[in-house]
Amino acid sequence: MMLLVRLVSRISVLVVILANLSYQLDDLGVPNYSCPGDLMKPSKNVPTNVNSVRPADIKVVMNLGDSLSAGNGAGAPQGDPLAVILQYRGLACWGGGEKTLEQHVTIPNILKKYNPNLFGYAVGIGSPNVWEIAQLNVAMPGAKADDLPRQARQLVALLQQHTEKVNMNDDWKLLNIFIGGNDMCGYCSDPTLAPSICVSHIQEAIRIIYDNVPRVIVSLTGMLQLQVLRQTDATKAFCKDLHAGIGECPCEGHPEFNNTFIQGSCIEYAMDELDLSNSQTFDKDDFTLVTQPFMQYMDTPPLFPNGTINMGFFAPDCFHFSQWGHAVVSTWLWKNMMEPVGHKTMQGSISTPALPLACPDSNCPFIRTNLNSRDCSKSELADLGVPNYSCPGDLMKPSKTIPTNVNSVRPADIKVVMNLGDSLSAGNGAGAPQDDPLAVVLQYRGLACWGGGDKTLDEHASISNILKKYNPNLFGYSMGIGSPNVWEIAQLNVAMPEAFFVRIGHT
Ligand SMILES: *[C@@H]1O[C@H](CO)[C@@H](O)[C@H](O)[C@H]1NC(C)=O
Ligand SMILES: *[C@@H]1O[C@H](CO)[C@@H](O)[C@H](O)[C@H]1NC(C)=O
Ligand SMILES: *[C@@H]1O[C@H](CO)[C@@H](O)[C@H](O)[C@H]1NC(C)=O
Ligand SMILES: *[C@@H]1O[C@H](CO)[C@@H](O)[C@H](O)[C@H]1NC(C)=O
Ligand SMILES: CC(=O)N[C@H]1CO[C@H](CO)[C@@H](O)[C@@H]1O
Repeated sequence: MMLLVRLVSRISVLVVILANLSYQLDDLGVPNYSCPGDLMKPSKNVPTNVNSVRPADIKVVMNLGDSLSAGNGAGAPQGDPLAVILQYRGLACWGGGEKTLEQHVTIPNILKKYNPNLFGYAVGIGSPNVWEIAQLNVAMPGAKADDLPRQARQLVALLQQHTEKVNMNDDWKLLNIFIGGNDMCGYCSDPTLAPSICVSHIQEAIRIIYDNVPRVIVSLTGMLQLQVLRQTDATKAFCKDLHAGIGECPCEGHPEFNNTFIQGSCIEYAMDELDLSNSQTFDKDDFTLVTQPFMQYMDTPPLFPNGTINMGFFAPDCFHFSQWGHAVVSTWLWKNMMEPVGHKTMQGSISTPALPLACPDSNCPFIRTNLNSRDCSKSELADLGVPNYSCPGDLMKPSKTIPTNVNSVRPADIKVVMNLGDSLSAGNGAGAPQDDPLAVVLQYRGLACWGGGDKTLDEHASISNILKKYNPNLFGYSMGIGSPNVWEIAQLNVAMPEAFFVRIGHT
């Protein structure tokens, strides 16, 4: 996993050990996935709140991680040790989109079935700097958590470069992060790899995304149990030789790193990740972080029903996942994504896939977030749009020539809207979730009757939205949440909430 250079130098050893490995390069697809009714359909309108995003609303998938996310060895043919250094990125659970869901389960392949225009998943074999292959799966073999901020910056740069593919502001994006194997494989000899320090690097990476990319659901796959490797090695001598010989996971064979310690460290890592998302540090209207903990207490190696270890789960190095392994993990991760925070499976299995593949909860058919897990009714604030506004004949057309007299101005002749006013014009609290009185301090300026132009008339009636329908170049209306001095948001709606309170104070 870590030391690919060393891996290559040991390849001759490997060839001897591996030449006669016999395992089956199997795969797992779900040919008949279907959910009741409209559960997997996209929302009628692009959601504006992160707590009402349906799976099919996801337009872009992105992935930060290590060699597991890079798919190292996932498609390695039987007895081909060299292939473990190949990044079978397209087969990986988190960011791979090779084949179809019918043939191979990955998170992107599930999403792709319901949004064929999904973008960002990797296809094929290659490193993160080969755009055609990696796309937005920038996971790096050997990466520790302290590499994630760099990966996050790389991802932001790619999103900014590829505006032909990604609509930065409008597209909902799923960011999968999975990291930690290399950290815990080195912790026994490097105290700077303590779980709390590693998770602070994850936090730093998410902060970079939070500050630069709107409309993101970050789905952090919690740390796995490295102890599973040790159990596998205990019965497979060639795996033990491999792991010791290549140095893929030094702590696994380290005598000081006993089972109690290895297990405790991995669980601590996973708990710190859960704490980070539970802190709601990264929750806002269009952004959230959720930790998926299905591997936290998963402490059994992949087993056949008769109790023997199923090496088909692993790539030929007994460490990385095979394509079958990636598919099995994908079924559990998807199940976690559909389960509410606080009630997520914390002990999945790598022996059996989570089938049938989970469906969204009909009472809350969204990717589950901190807030919609607590109260799903907060997700969709009631609104009033007029989807079929039309007036007879030419009544809403602009004048043939720009009128010169104020008494002959038709609605569609208006080019600019402007607004003076108080907190009602500033839209204070207009988009505040029910039972969230604190959100009343937010200026939902784009939703206000007089100067707001969020959404369209079809979705939300406002004076600007009516005018906009007949003059798409209308200017001056505000969009989003912010104060009058944020030009990008307020535009010419300069209404001031304080105006109201100041006056009260002076009378
Ligand atoms: C899907 O197919 C599998 C295997 O072909 C079968 O066992 C399962 O019952 C099917 N599920 C549904 C919902 O049709
Ligand atoms: C395991 O290792 C830890 C830390 O090195 C040590 O405190 C503990 O006593 C060890 N436990 C066993 C059962 O050897
Ligand atoms: C256990 O089951 C697997 C898969 O069916 C088979 O390959 C293996 O030989 C079996 N092992 C024993 C000890 O029965
Ligand atoms: C517009 O749509 C609403 C709801 O879809 C419907 O009740 C109304 O009759 C429609 N009005 C016109 C003029 O078509
Ligand atoms: C390369 C190699 O040694 N292959 C051998 C693997 O084992 C089978 C039978 O177990 C032999 O037939 C192959 O020659």
